[in-house]
Amino acid sequence: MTRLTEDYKESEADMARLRDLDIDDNAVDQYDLGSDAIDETILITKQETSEYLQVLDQCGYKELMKKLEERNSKWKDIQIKLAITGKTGSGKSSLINALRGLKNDDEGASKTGCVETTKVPTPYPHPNNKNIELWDLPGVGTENFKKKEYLTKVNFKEYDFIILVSSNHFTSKDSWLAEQIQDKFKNHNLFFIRTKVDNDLENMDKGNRQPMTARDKQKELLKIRKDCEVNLMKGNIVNPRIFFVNNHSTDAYEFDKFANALVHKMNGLKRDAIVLSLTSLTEEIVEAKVETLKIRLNYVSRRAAMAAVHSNREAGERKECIILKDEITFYKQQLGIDTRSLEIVAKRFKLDIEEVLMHYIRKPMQY
Ligand SMILES: Nc1nc2c(ncn2[C@@H]2O[C@H](COP(=O)(O)OP(=O)(O)OP(=O)(O)O)[C@@H](O)[C@H]2O)c(=O)[nH]1
Ligand SMILES: [Mg+2]
Repeated sequence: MTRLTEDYKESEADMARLRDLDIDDNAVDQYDLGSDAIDETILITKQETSEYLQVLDQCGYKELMKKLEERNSKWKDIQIKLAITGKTGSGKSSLINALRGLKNDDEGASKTGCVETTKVPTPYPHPNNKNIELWDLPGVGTENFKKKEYLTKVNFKEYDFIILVSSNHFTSKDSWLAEQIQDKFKNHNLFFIRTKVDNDLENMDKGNRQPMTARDKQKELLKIRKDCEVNLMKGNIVNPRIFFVNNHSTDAYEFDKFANALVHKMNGLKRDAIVLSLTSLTEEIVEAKVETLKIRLNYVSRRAAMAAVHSNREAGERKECIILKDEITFYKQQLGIDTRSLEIVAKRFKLDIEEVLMHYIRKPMQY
């Protein structure tokens, strides 16, 4: 392993660097603390501050540290459920695998195939957050899930998102189900996923004498979208949110847009939970992650400051270093610039990890 890679690794070196910042505690004024970079809108409110001061007064330092820590880990306890339904073979299980960052033959992946495989509702936890569950549901009108009992067997009220999948025309059963969801479940977040567009374009191309141009492909995709809309209109679904995907390649078509839409539909802690659990690094998701991380910073810096005050500094104790290092590691993981993520990127683009570091990341994170 070369020096550059070693430098970048989360290691004892990070701790040492923080420890070596031998700041004279009485001379803080000489440092530019970057106050011009502070966004007023994300500061802790006065009310929250007085609540924290009360905790400190009444319960002491440890309790306040616990409260600040709890504030930043609350998102991990939030449950989010996604229901994925659609006709047999439409690609439900493959979509779940794609959203979990798995290939169909990976361990723990939802079973996929040409024969009917999803027979009972089955939850699949997201690998980054077990409280985000993707439910693989048998489609409406299958053997044990007949149309007339579907809505009692699948209580859509329990789900934060309902995703209706089709690999072809949305059928009358699909538009019926969409209409029922629209009418019976207020505040539903209903998305339509059209899978296997890769197959459609490839098949069309094979049937032609001339290879299809990018423009031809665009035209075909527009036709497919129109067809989806027309069929869903039969269930009075106006302006459906349809996304085209190839479950085998999440870089293609509208998989990214779909991931963005999941984030946009959520608020508060649910949004934090989705944003901090998603691995799909679209520009919008990176922005949403940064926004969420900036807010965390308020609470972490207070914890670090408290820990610094309660460290035996004469004996060289710097409890704040541990807090800050853990947080830095968390930011790196979130933004895909930790060693593991960089190795994945390097492998994917057939680059050496050194090249990724040199060309795409200007320098190792500075403190
Ligand atoms: N080319 C292509 N194939 C896909 C896509 N999505 C799924 N498939 C394939 O289609 C077949 C069926 O996919 P599944 O994910 O098992 O479909 P399902 O809806 O879970 O099927 P059931 O469990 O039987 O209801 C598998 O062979 C998948 O690999 C896609 O977007 N593009
Ligand atoms: Mg399945």
